[in-house]
Amino acid sequence: MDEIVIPSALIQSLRTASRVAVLTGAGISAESGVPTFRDAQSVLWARYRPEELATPGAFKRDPRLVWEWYEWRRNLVTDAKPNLGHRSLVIMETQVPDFTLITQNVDGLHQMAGSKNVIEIHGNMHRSKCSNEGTIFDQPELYEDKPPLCPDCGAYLRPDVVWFGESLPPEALQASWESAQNCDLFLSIGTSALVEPAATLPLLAQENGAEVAEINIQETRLTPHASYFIVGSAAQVLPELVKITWQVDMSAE
Ligand code: BV8
Repeated sequence: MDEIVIPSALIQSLRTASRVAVLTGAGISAESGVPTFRDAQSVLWARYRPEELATPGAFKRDPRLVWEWYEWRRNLVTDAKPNLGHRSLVIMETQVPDFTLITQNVDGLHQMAGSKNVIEIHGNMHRSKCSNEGTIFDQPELYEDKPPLCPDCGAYLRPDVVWFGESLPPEALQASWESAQNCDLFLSIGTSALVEPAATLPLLAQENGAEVAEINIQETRLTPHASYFIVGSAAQVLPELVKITWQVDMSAE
């Protein structure tokens, strides 16, 4: 494992911060065996680009195909466990006075790890909703039909996620904007920083005086703007960050 280098100035900022906001992307779930959004998908799905499936148009054209794609992704997560990256953020939440975790992921692994203040800005694929009335149904796996029909109105159920071209849940968006605008330190972890409006959050934080630290295995569009860029996997960097900052040894957790 390459040695993880964490600037002492970042440790100092994290140790003294009152308000920390974190944005995570698919990269933090990679070490739980969940392929990132842009990873080459399995042979079954390789012929589709995620952006082509995660849209209202795709669902309208072929509801069964889109429903089965999410069923395939839910099954991938069924065996997945939160990794040291997710679990380090649970410790961070206990150490920082005001901590907000904003996730673009729809896999539910942060909540499974024990994070409390989680804003799911792109929804959660373990929930479904009526495509007509928006009624939420919590256990899509219990339904036979693909997609199931709403028991109330007969319209198709769909995953309770935000598709490309759809607006984010207003309350989640507002809460993430507020935490970005008011934080002292913003951490961007495991995201390609391409999808809007999530990608603007770290820039909003910086405009309001926060330092921005990015953790990724490679540079992204955000890297040139970040105060700190730590190259490495979330599951390696975050336990190191927690250990140096608060002397919490994740291997003992
Ligand atoms: C909207 C849920 C208003 C579904 C998702 C402004 C400018 C340009 C475009 C737009 C814009 N405003 C709106 C748009 C259009 C669009 C957009 O941003 N398009 C992009 C492609 C340019 N945005 C929208 O449509 C949004 N809606 O703005 O509403 C509106 C209304 C009507 C018309 C127009 C606008 C809605 C966006 C939400 C889409 N839904 N997910 C589902 O999951 O099925 S987005 C989906 O993709 C994921 O949720 C995630 O957010 C995103 C993937 O990004 P990442 O998480 O970053 O994952 P990725 O694979 O890309 O990268 C992984 C990263 O991890 C990499 O950097 C890699 O290096 C790193 N990594 C890998 N392993 C590790 C690691 N890092 C650390 N450790 C490791 N081990």
